[in-house]
Amino acid sequence: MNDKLSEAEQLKLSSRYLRGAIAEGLADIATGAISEDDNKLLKFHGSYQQDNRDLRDERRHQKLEPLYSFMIRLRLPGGVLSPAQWLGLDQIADDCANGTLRLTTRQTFQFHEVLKKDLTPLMRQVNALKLDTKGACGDVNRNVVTNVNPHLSAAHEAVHQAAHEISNRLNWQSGAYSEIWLGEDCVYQDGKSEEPFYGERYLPRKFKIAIAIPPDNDCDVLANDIGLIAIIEQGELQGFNIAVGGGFGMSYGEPGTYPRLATVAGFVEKERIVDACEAIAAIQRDNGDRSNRLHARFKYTIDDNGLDWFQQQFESYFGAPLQEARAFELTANGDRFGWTEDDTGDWHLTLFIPGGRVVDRESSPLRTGLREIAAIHQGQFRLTCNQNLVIANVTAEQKPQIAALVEKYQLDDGTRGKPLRLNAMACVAFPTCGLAMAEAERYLPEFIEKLEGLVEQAGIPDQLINIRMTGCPNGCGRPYLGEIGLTGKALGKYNLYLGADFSGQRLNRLYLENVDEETILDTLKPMIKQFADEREQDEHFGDFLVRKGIVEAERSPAMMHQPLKK
Ligand code: SRM
Ligand code: SF4
Repeated sequence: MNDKLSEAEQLKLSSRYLRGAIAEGLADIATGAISEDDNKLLKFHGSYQQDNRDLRDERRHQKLEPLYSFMIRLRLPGGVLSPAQWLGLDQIADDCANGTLRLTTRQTFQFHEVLKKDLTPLMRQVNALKLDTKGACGDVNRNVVTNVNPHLSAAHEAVHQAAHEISNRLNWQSGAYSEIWLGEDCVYQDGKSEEPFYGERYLPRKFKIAIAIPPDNDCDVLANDIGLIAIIEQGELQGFNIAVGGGFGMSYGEPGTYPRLATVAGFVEKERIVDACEAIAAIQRDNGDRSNRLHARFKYTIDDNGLDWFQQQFESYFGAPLQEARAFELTANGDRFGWTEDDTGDWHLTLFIPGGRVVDRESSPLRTGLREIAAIHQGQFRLTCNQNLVIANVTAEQKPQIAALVEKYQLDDGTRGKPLRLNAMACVAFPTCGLAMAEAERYLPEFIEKLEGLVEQAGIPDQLINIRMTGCPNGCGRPYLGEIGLTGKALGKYNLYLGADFSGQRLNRLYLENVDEETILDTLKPMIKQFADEREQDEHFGDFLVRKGIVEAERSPAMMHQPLKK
């Protein structure tokens, strides 16, 4: 490992605890943008500068600067909010953003197309709702995600509590946030530390924590730097198995980068789980690669040093060794749709949100419908890691009212008669994501419709298949856990990955590289037919492909780059 600090590290060091010149850049009305350095610092505050890629060429021809805007992401541990907060966010989407709310793959909201002038008002309105955006992006611990069904038991509630505590413990502390966005006085003093845990350099790279409650793995727990698997015995939360070193980002043509599932390293009792997460984040803080950002995620620290090294480090940072991991079973990583009743008699409705985008379309007034529900709902809203939504804690008395609104606005249309799309997920990609090489969110519905044709022809229209699509290899829609995974290569071209399991515990394999829709569908058609004819009872598509030897399950990270078919 090279000792020279990367530019990003030097920027953090000189930023005066994430202040940089963000405030001055916001005040400059000559441009819709802020400087490149401030854009990097802005991420820690939960925002990214972007530009509308649909309009880039046109603006260039008109000799205008790109149509700059900002994406803002909320920190929302466990994905829970009140109806009043929903209504507030819905209003902000109109006041300051593009009239949509985007539910993300990490259980929170994004606003898109926020102009520079609207950034501060938006931040203030979000904070007035007792929500914030701190650490939603940047080289710190990100939104802590967990299973979406806390109503299932007291143990589930305890896990949600743990998600909050971990998020709060690992949140950054500097006064920069309240000064820049909330107008508080500057507390910066040269030489005085404002970050007891992170210090001036924060983490080498983003850091993610998820908690799964077996048998559900709707958060894809093993895709995280720290994956916690709740161990519940006789209805009581005992503690957590800790898995380390998950992460999906990779770059084409860079064999040293690869997706990796976290490795289960041991068990920690519930009372000390927050300390354990802090200890692990500190191991990465002190040992992660700060010279090369492509090699800076925790997964590389683990692979470079080995699991034994990690366990020794853990003992020294935490003050006790990891205990032996306990047995667990994960069965599915999708959401359970429709109404469910809990032990207390409350009801919970999981709704499919196409592409995670809460917007009114001519065919379905989704946003209006949810707004009307929020206006009368007395429970909570809960976001899932599959970009869907739970209307949670509906009383038996209120259920008919909510159900009538669902019917009126056709909010469960997506769940009727079209099971294939329920387990499909796409990242944002065009037009806002600066890294997109191909479409994802906007193209997924069309692709799924064609795939629906294939499963119908094969006589298995009710089959659930996990489909994940992203506009580039970064993995925001967790494509490497798709039974069918597509990652964008160029406009209209994707790499096709096949053979993940249905529970988020086996990565898929690259099958075809840089192919168009026709080739993808021609490839999948005979596989789906063979699956329909030869599958075993309850067998999933990815498992079938592996059992039949169509895709090899065993692979080293480097093999990820070698297509099985040319
Ligand atoms: Fe992501 C960067 C969107 C979940 C791995 N991700 C981005 C950016 C900010 C693009 C950029 O850097 O300019 C995207 C903004 C698009 C836009 O216009 O809104 C973006 N990521 C998303 C979201 C919104 C996708 C979605 O459709 O829901 C998800 C927001 C999650 C959240 O609420 O915090 C999102 N990103 C993920 C996940 C999935 C997860 O965490 O479960 C991953 C893979 C897991 C992982 O981190 O390894 C992921 N995003 C990345 C990476 C690759 C990181 C790496 O290790 O190389 C980047 C690029 C980077 O960091 O350099 C990235
Ligand atoms: Fe953008 Fe790539 Fe993430 Fe999709 S996977 S949102 S294209 S960075």
